[in-house]
Amino acid sequence: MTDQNTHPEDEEIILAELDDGELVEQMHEDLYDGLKEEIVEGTSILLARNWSADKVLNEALVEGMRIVGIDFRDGILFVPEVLLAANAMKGGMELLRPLLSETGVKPIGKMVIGTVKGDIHDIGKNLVGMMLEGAGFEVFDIGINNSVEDYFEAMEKHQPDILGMSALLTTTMPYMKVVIDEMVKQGIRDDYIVLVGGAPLNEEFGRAVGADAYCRDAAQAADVAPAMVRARQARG
Ligand code: B1M
Repeated sequence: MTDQNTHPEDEEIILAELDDGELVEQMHEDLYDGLKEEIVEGTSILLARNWSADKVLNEALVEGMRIVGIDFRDGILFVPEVLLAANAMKGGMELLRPLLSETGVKPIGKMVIGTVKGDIHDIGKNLVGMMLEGAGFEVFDIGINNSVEDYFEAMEKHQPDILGMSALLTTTMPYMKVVIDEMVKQGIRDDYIVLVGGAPLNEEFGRAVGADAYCRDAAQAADVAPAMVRARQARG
């Protein structure tokens, strides 16, 4: 029952009372606002209305994160808000993940990502991983302080399409070249798309170390990664 002193605009939105279109739009807003509980609730309502897991993923979550990514790129949203949005998305993903693997819906691709040896900065890397999950990737995050051996072990284990490396220190960024040189030496460089990122890097550095692309930020990584995987698939 509505409290007589409550203005209509203050009334709580009951997600279950919205039609499908309204609910999806509301979920885009809730994702933008980082409201995890609402995203989990919206996800379960759509599933209960017989939406397939991949339709919920693409239309409600991925589309919502795409909007977040654009505003992050344009400087309208900042890191804390994007982390909250990504965390809310994770709530929905937890419900969808088992269903997606059950129905055999394939991710766009797989990515192994980690911060390089000597470097413990991980906020940016985590954000990239979450945005890539939002873009439909299966992401294997191997954490911080990764040696050549750690990267190789992860590539061997997960067989990703993409290897992503992060570095935040001018002293650790050259290690990316050590990893890529070893990939060349072992004849596996062309088996993977290599993306690099981190505040002190730039495009020139990316080219110099032999990466396929340097990603300025998480939003750009979420654009570049699917485009590169699709281009590679198209080339066979
Ligand atoms: Co450190 N730190 N820090 N630090 N730290 C910096 C990087 C620094 C610039 C600060 C400064 O002096 N102004 C400086 C580096 C100087 C340099 O080398 N040029 C620095 C230093 C010196 C250090 C220590 C050496 C300090 C000391 O102990 N004397 C030390 C090093 C420890 C080590 O790693 N061995 C150190 C430690 C730390 C903390 C532990 C305290 C903490 C890290 C906490 C954590 O990550 N869990 C920390 C922090 C928080 C920072 C700053 C303040 C913020 C970094 C951050 O998270 N940014 C940073 C100053 C700054 O950058 N303003 C600084 C937010 C994040 C979202 O952005 O990481 O750039 P970013 O990620 C972006 C893009 O770069 C890109 O997308 C992300 C999202 O859009 N991206 C990728 C990143 N990785 C990618 C990978 C990809 C694609 C894109 O793969 C495909």
